[in-house]
Amino acid sequence: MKQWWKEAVVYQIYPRSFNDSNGDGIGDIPGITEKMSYLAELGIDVIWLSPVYDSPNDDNGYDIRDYRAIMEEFGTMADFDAMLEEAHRHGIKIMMDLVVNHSSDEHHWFMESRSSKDNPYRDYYIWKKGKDGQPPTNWGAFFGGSAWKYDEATDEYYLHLFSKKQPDLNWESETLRREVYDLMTYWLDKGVDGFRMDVINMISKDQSYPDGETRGTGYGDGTPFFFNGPRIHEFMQEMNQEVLSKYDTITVGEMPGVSVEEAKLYTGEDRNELNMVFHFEHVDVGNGSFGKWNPTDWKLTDLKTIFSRWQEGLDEEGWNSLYWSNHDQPRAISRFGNDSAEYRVRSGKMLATLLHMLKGTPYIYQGEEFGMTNVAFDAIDKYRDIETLNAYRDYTSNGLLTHEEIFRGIHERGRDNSRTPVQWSAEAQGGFTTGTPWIDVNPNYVDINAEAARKDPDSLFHYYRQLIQLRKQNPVVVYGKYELLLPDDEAVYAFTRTYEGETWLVLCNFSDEEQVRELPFEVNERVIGNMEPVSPFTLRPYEAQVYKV
Ligand code: TEU
Ligand code: CA
Repeated sequence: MKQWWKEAVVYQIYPRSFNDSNGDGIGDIPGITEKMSYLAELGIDVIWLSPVYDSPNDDNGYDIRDYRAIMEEFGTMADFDAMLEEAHRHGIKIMMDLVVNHSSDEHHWFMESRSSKDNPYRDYYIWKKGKDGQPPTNWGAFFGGSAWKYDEATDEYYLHLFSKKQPDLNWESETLRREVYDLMTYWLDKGVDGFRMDVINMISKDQSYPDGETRGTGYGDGTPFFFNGPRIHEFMQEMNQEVLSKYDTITVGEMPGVSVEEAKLYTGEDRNELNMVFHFEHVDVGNGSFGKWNPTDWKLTDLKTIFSRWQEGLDEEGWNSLYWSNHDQPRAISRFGNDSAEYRVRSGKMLATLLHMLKGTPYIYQGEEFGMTNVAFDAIDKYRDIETLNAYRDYTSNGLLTHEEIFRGIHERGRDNSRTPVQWSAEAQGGFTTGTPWIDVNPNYVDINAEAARKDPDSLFHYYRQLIQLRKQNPVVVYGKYELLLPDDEAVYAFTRTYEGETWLVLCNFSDEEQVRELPFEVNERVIGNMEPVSPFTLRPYEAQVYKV
């Protein structure tokens, strides 16, 4: 069925790094308002706004202290209302980031909950007695250490799958669930247009809390007991029933560990749960024995297998989200393309062509549209991300990885790669701030910045604009059936999209060598490409072409 959110392109803003309007070195909401016409020029339809709520910033806003207040560093509620109005004036919708698997430990709910066992807020969180002086289970937290923290006051442990300052909320409590539905309603009544839901498939835990398989770090893997847990669909359907069904919203659930089969249950039209989900299969290609911290090579056929499984799996039922990067992932061109001076823009256009010609709603991460790249800070004190700082501390102290090994992982996959300030111009600090930025600007801002890209008709920025226009003018891009070609080819990704008798052929060379292929198609017209074609099936390094056939 046709839906506006299937035809939309979403742009993710990580406010802390987007644009600083008052010179304190921290991006803010007025800074977003200032750039609304830039986003309108790009042509995007929706902004996914990473959390702007009051937070102590242990995890840069993913630890919420007050769901109904704006983080002081980002501005005021009046600033938020002005930004929302400016977005809507440009025909751009706002998707808030809903972080309700956990709150901050400074939230008043948690302050109450930890104060005594019979406090009315006690069961808003997950408290358990230890076992013989040990935590209730052997689970490791995603940010290192045990997933349980002992709390003296009541001689019990509380669960925190992420940092110690991010206690997990107890979704078994109906009162807590009602609190969440109320806060969602508060923002929807203010006029926001939907939610990206942070690790939403972790909210239902197996209530028997069993130990997990011990991994290299010595902690157990708890994910089988909270990924897509026993009551998850009940909770999603209740949330839809109680809140979402009353508004015209766009929703996407961030779901580490979700399968295609599970995604059909979350996004099927008649399921009344969510519009789409973010899976992690493609961004995890090349993970090593310690995940992203000791990454290995990946093959193009790995990507083809994953994308094809999701394209085919959700073709008739449900809907795909499409992304290369976000605030947790490295920069797309560095991760999947080639960020050398010679091939940065060309491979960026190739990656954009692939993603935007797939079936699903595409997401563009701030700075991706003009080709920002990874950064390689030379010292750990240049890094800011709690996940990176904890991993560096843990792996160098437990001896599982050397300084050089963990630094390679940080350079290749660390989250701060995508959190360096957006590079607006060649001015000082990339035009991001007139002050000292909270994290260093990537030194390549002099050459790689939005202003230069907007002035260059052949830039990645204008290429993204053209791809977005194509999506708006051609239903085949949104609704066409995907069919993979050359499945075993390790250099060329080729596929077709077919809709109401029209077929488009997409060819992407992921390699730095010329590739010549034979394909059983008559080329009628070249739709878009990152270079003037020589002949339809000769592809120079990182060449991308789309043909009507
Ligand atoms: O991320 C969930 C998550 O799984 C991330 O930890 C991601 O898998 C990992 O960083 C990639 O290596 C969400 C938010 O997007 C992230 O920013 C938060 O840190 C996390 O949840 C806790 O809220
Ligand atoms: Ca600021």
